[in-house]
Amino acid sequence: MEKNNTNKTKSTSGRLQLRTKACIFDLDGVVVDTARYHFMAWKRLTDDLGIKFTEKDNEHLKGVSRIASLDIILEIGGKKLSASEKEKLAALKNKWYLEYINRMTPEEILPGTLDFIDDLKSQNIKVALGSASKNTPLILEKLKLKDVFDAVADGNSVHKAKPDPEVFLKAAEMVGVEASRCVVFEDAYAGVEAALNAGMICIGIGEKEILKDAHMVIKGLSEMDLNKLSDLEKRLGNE
Ligand code: B16
Ligand code: MG
Repeated sequence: MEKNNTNKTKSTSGRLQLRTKACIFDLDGVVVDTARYHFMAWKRLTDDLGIKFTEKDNEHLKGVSRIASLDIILEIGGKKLSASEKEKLAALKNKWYLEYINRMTPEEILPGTLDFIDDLKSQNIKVALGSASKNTPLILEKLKLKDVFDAVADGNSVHKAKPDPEVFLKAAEMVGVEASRCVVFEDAYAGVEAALNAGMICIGIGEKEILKDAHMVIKGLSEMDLNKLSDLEKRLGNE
């Protein structure tokens, strides 16, 4: 994934005839790369617990809720804990994670994000956020993105984790757009499945091998523009 925030201007202009009426963005891994902060915080915890935890293991936690992530880690370490012990460990991990994200700045918005959102707004396409993270409000504040999205659905407003479609359906409802007119941008396998379960088009951000069920896969939003969206709509219309 690209790290530099060049947010270069796209050449797209004028009015396109797009079917899409809303774009819903996952947060972690699409708008910002918080996976490394999650990894640093989980690593502190696993070192304390004597569990060997690698960056490759961390890939399996993308898009997965906090407690479900801890369950995966405990399984890797072959440990069984009570629900209250797990709550304590998850809270400790989150305390460390908050130390990292409190230092985030708008420089960390991933390349192409703001330009693509501007392009969407120029076509009156709604822009929403759909994230599993309960820390979404703080991250949006740190990135100065609070006023950019028309709606935010996150881990605080939904109860069922991806691949359940709840978070994306909620975002669509908030912007008043039917699911079939929504396009989701996702970096996690579980998130792609959630978008498809919602009956939405899904554009994967990352590796084709992992996000194979997505309708299209790109490396990052700097590769995205309205013409590509239009081409995808035409391709799917013809399938
Ligand atoms: P929190 P997303 C997800 O966000 C992350 O990908 C995942 O690694 C994390 O465990 C989950 O949020 C919960 O985050 O602990 O901050 O509530 O990708 O759905 O935006
Ligand atoms: Mg994600």
